[in-house]
Amino acid sequence: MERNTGLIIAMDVTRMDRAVKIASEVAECVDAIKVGYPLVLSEGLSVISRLADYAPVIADFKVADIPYTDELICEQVFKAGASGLIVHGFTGEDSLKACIGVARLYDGDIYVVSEMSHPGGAKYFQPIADEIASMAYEFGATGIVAPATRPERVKHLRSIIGDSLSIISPGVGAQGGKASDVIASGANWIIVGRSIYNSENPKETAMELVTGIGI
Ligand code: U5P
Repeated sequence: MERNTGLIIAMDVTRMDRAVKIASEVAECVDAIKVGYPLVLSEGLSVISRLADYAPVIADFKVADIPYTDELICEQVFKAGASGLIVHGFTGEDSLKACIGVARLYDGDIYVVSEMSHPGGAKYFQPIADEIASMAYEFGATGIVAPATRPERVKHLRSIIGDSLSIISPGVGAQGGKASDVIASGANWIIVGRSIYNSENPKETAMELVTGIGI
């Protein structure tokens, strides 16, 4: 993914027409559109190719299965036109390798969740976050997902993965994180959903966020 603005929109609306409208409004402010279960379960996998007309699409399916099933899932996602896919790492090395193997066939990106951004995300993730981040580095993932709600953790995880992997970071706005803090802590992109798509003027809000990122 090319880093022009540092902003990824999380498109967690449940209607295709609304998603397309917002995508067309914010396209020039975002480097990617993240879609997840809310939109895909509601409108089908074809949302990926539809939104890819506006910006590269990252599918946030937090893939977490046995290697064989992971491969089948990854194939569907990349075949549908996604440029990137978010997967879990706690399922182990073999599962992660399976996802990365399929992504390579499609020239796609794999981002591994290292620690989740919500309050409950710290308890079980923090004890294993370092190992997950190291594994992401070792097996050649594109990057990790780290919490904008805990910039100090982003800084710590950056020290583990070095500069070659990307950090994409959700939790700015509705979850309380601040764009400038998390970028200063080492994130390459912030992921923002509600603050943008629930805004009266999504484009203006996206532009303000881009200013806060300050690339
Ligand atoms: N997301 C998080 N935290 C994580 C991993 C993923 O918030 O640790 C996702 C959410 O599922 C949502 C987006 O799609 O990032 C954040 O949206 P919002 O809180 O800005 O509305």
